[in-house]
Amino acid sequence: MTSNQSHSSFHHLDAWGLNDAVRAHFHDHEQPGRITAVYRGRFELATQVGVFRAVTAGRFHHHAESQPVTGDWVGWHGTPGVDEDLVIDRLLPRRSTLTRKAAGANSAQVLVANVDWVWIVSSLNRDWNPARLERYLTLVWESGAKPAVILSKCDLQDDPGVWYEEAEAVAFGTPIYPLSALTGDGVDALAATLKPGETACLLGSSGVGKSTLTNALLTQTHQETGAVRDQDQRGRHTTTHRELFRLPNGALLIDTPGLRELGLWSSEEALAELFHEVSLLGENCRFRDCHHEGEPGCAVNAALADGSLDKRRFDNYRKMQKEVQRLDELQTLSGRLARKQREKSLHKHIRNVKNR
Ligand SMILES: Nc1nc2c(ncn2[C@@H]2O[C@H](COP(=O)(O)OP(=O)(O)OP(=O)(O)O)[C@@H](O)[C@H]2O)c(=O)[nH]1
Ligand SMILES: [Mg+2]
Ligand SMILES: [Zn+2]
Repeated sequence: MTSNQSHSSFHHLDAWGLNDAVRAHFHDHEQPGRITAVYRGRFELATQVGVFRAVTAGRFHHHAESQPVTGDWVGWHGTPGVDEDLVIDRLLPRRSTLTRKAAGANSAQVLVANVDWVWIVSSLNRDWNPARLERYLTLVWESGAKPAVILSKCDLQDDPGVWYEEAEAVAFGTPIYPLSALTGDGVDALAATLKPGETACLLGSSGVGKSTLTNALLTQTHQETGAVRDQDQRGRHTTTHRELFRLPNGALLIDTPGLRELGLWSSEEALAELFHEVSLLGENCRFRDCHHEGEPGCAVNAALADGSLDKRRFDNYRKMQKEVQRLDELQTLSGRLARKQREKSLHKHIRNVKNR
């Protein structure tokens, strides 16, 4: 293939985020594509000549965990526009994976791949929950993507500043964008943070306004939205699949269904990073392995007693710590290897964020 040909054959995929780094992973004669949506066993595949339906080649079916997800780069064969389904041959290496560990289960579910940003959406109404925001943040720390926090439905509150401060207290330097998808306030400011070719993914509970924001960013209605329930202002799980959209400025956005239950692949390191004031205090405890449960000379208990450490923060730390330990125990030997890899990428990520 001459460089000219390869340039023109890749042309359409540039609009789906193809760049030199991704290109380098494809073999010479391989047809490149990106998964734009996943339905039961069927895929929507962006190719250099348009978006087509696709299925995976037979050998994928023996390995449920390696099925492509929205955002994945894949090699494929077939004749677009002639074959009913193109056939996906190969999954390319992922640069980031947003993964959920179902509580109690022993396997992880990859939600999306190859995203640069995960936008964690929390709405400013009765469903507001900083502890949940913390759990979502941990999930993103582990993904290899950069987190940002979106405070949605600001039009419902006279003074979003109070929420902003509560979010700031758990987000530790993660950018926070207050906005209203309904009035449009703050939407342009958020869109401006994405560079052309970058991919962002929306994450958050049902009803927080992910699809409404998607429509606002697309500047047209694509996604169905659903009213929240009166009694608790939770959503009704309107969105049912993960889909990649092209935004007017050339960036890409994945809308996702609200997660019902947030399981976590986690690590002590992520915990220490998220609750760094607790870890800092812990360094001053008399015993190196202090559990902060009333041991003599415990700096954490002392800070709780004099109020310099927020009791609620500490309770959340404890809850998360239990969850992390429980999940770690569930890991099999092979899982442990995978965990090492994740920890490596997590450390790299934390370094990057610190240097930003
Ligand atoms: N007041 C107000 N309501 C909003 C805003 N954004 C979304 N909503 C409303 O919140 C409800 C839920 O919005 P969706 O966009 O469907 O929420 P979602 O996060 O996509 O929900 P799932 O698809 O179920 O995960 C709808 O009734 C929206 O009109 C906003 O900025 N302000
Ligand atoms: Mg939705
Ligand atoms: Zn202690």
